[in-house]
Amino acid sequence: MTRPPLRVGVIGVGLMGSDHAERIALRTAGVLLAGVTDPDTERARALAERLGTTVHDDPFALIASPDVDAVVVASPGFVHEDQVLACLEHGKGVLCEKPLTMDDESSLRLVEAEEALGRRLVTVGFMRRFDPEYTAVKAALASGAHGRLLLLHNTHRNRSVPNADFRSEMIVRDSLAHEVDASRFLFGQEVVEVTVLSPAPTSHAGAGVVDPQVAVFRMSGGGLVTNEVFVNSQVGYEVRFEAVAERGSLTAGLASSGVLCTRVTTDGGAWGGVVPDDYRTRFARAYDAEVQAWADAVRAGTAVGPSAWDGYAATAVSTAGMASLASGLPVPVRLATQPALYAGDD
Ligand code: ISE
Repeated sequence: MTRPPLRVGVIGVGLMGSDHAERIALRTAGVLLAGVTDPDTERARALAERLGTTVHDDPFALIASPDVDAVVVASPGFVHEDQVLACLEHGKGVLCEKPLTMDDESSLRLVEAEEALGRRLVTVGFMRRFDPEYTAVKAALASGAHGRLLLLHNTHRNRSVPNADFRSEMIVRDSLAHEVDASRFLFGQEVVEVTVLSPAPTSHAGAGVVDPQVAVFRMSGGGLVTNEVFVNSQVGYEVRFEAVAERGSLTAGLASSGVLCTRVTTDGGAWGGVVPDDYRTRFARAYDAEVQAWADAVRAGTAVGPSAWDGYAATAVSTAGMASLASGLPVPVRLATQPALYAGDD
């Protein structure tokens, strides 16, 4: 017997939420876009009309709706806790964009709520785990051919971010969070200490904003990660890494979307190819794979991808990272004991 389609509601239809809504309506098998909601009702109405779905008055009405089986939370991070909690209360699978919440205490509350339920319903939108290059490097490392992973060098650049209301901490919490998760994924270890260094900032950053930033992670197995995050690079979206193992190094992100970005300048782009505009282009394959895998898992009554625990571990590093950004000193990351529900997750 064929299963009925999964009816998915999307909360928040800004850049990421509208991208997901379109993906669900047009490019994901076995799902239906069952509704959208956004504080900007005009934006929600226009999208709903274009994609042929309904608008819900508020996120909690959408979550509670009998016509919605599962939810994508793409609202700002500061409202995630209540929305994810409501999904858990209604027993609905939820794909929550990062960050899971704004700090480690609130993320841990979600871990505890899910643990009390006794089954995984939360997937956190760290899409890089679904990117073919990241998974290829992970598999190559797991094969043992290269020995232990020793070092990881991450580069993460955005063309620009809106200057109004932008704060340096947002680089740690909203951007570096991806490197936190990618490092945990590739090493298979926790980040135990974080240091955020503040070089002289670019003149393109807003007043008082430290951009770029350099962060160093110590991993629980003794490995080190260096991270450059530069959100006003003026060029485009560059995300790449080099993983240095005992026998050989593995690089990802140079040939994303089939282009080579060997030399990158503002005067006419890049030698050898084009720099992607933003994450929706660079990680389009990853987002498609993430949403498909999530929908398939929810339909099958299972869970896939980064868990609430992964979301919590990332916010714990971000919380420590924001303290380090303020002090310039290394800050230890202390995690709660991992509940059995998450044991054996990748
Ligand atoms: C944004 O929220 C994302 O998640 C992007 O992947 C990241 O590159 C960007 O810096 C963040 O602001």
